[in-house]
Amino acid sequence: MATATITVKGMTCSGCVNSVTKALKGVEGVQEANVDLQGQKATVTFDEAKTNVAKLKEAIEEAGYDTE
Ligand SMILES: [Cu+2]
Repeated sequence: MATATITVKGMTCSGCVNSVTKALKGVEGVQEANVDLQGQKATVTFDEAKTNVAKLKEAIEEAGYDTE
């Protein structure tokens, strides 16, 4: 299991946090996703055999937010 902190830009309310959390948890291999609105970041625990940071970023971008 690996943990990554990803910068998420464009979140303005708890609805955004929910959208990003849902998007991340929808990625196969993601075990835990903690999205921080004030910090504009997401801390994700995932199975490295099933997914990677690039895929997590892709899911965030598909939900309509920017990553670094
Ligand atoms: Cu919002």
